[in-house]
Amino acid sequence: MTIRKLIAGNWKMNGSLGMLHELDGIAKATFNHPELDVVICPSFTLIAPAIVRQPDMTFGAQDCHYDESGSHTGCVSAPMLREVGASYVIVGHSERRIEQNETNEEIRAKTTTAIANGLVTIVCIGESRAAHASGQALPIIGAQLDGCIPPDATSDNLVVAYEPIWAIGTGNTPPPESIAEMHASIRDRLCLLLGSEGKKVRILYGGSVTGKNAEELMAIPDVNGTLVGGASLTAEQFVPIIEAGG
Ligand code: G2H
Repeated sequence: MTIRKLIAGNWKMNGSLGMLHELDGIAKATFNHPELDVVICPSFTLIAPAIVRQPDMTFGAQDCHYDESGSHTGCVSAPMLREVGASYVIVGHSERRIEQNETNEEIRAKTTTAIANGLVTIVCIGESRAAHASGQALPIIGAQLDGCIPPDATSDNLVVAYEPIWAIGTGNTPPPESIAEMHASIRDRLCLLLGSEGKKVRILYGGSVTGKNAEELMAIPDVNGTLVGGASLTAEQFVPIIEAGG
């Protein structure tokens, strides 16, 4: 089965109006690769200006609330993201699980609301260095999937990103055979949870993806694209990753 690859850029709390010109080179590479999906997820404040700059590109957010509206000071809802033109949202990134104490239950609620509002939802999972070292990675990933994935999600509205926390921003990626084992296990779990849809859900690898390692990473079975942090901030670094996916 051929699964269309997705290359997603997570700008995290970086970027500015002055750096949106980086989107021009990213857009050019994106349009040269119609066989891929490419999405950039900037900060909330940059989504609308980014769409104005590159209206034919696809943009997403890095979080949304599980309620559609209400008394949640400082939060942004899925309908607000749709209204401004976002098509995707990342939920459950390990930085939010750690800094905002997000639980699997909360991430599942956010995923349900995001999907109900027409956002393709990238659910992040991944184990800590300690869990990895003690051989607990597989059960932890399994529990995250069981806790975060709504039973009616489909391959059209759900993407899973496997990001081992110990690889994020370090410059180190796990060995290919370790990534293959984790992605195969995620695929099996998705099939258990979602039936035949689970076979088609895109599973991204994230954590220190660069133009140098992207091709090798995306050649690993069941790696259907990448979630890229630092290397998505400039066209110079991100375009080679798009090229590697094509
Ligand atoms: C993991 C990743 C993007 P980086 O957080 O989600 O970041 O590529 O900088 O390791």
